[in-house]
Amino acid sequence: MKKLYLIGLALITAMLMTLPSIAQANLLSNPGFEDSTGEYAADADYWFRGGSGVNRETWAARTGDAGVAFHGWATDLSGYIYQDVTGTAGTPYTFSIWAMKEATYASDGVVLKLEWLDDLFASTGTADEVNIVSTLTTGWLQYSVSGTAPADTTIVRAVLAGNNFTAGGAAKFDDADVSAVPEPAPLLLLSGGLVGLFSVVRKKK
Ligand SMILES: [Ca+2]
Repeated sequence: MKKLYLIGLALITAMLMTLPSIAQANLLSNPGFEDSTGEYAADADYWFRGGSGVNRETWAARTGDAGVAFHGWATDLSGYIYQDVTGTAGTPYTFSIWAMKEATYASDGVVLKLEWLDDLFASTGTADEVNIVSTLTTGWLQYSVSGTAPADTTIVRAVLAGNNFTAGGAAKFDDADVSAVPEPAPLLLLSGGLVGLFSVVRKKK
């Protein structure tokens, strides 16, 4: 009996030791938009910025000293930021970011998108995207989009795009994350084993 408990303990220890590898690392560099070492303070290191009205701003921070904002001070603007990370075909990925809006912010779209690219930056399949504009509130909430990298994908592009934001308030973004979604199978297998072990223990009592 004591031996069974020891085996159980060893199994639980083994399970706990696998947890750090299951909690996947954030693949993004400068995910909180803190670093800006280039010519323009509106640019966050590692993030490509295009269009108009999208800037790194100190007043858009959720954590740290900076975030990213969409603001259409005078007219309808559209813009985007993105960052590329190394990807593996067949692997599921999730892109998440914290977002909020000022009460006066309005736009056609705030889109989180995962684009799938090969070595030559050619698309390998349909992007996975979600328009979160209708669910933005005046408080910080975390939003995400997920998808599986199609065949031949070597680059995962995480895009945050704003469409036609008008004169008025801003939408703010911070604390982005791109992670490979873990395979749950080994953990499930292990917990299945534990359930089996404990039912053996119970039967022997
Ligand atoms: Ca930040």
